[in-house]
Amino acid sequence: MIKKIEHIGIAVKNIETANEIYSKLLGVAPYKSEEVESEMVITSFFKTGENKIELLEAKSAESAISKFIEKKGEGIHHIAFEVDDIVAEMENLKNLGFTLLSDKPKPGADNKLICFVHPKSANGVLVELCQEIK
Ligand code: CMX
Repeated sequence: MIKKIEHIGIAVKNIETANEIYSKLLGVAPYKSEEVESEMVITSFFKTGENKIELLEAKSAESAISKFIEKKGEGIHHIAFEVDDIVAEMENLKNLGFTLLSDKPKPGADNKLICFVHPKSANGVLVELCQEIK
């Protein structure tokens, strides 16, 4: 079952500049910066009350973030939902007709197992499922 929005991902061209902007906007510094090699991105995370914002900069032209910025420009890239059991939720969504972008959960940033749902399945929004690794 989907529990809540875990974070919102924003694609940026330059994470250092974006960190400065979002630190001013939110009044807090990022609590974490992390490279996710498998996704070819560098990320930073901000806490805003109960919510989180993830900034993502591409580390390669092959990264999904490069392609996204090329096509659409900087902006909201995905919405991530927290789940307790990602494998069960993937199976559930698959049975409901959603297109998943991987067969198995993958390690993501900020200590999570993740899986994406194709934006064409969800009214143009890239959806991420994430489960905390305990
Ligand atoms: N949100 C909404 N729509 C998106 C999108 C996004 N983030 N990314 C791509 N699209 C749209 C494209 O605009 C395109 O729409 P049109 O056909 O109307 O032009 C359509 O989806 C397909 O795009 P594409 O160019 O044919 O395919 P891509 O090669 O861009 O792949 C996607 C799209 C979603 C399959 C790919 O980006 C992907 O696998 N994403 C999951 C992984 C990811 O995003 N990793 C980075 C974040 C990692 C992290 O959070 O740690």
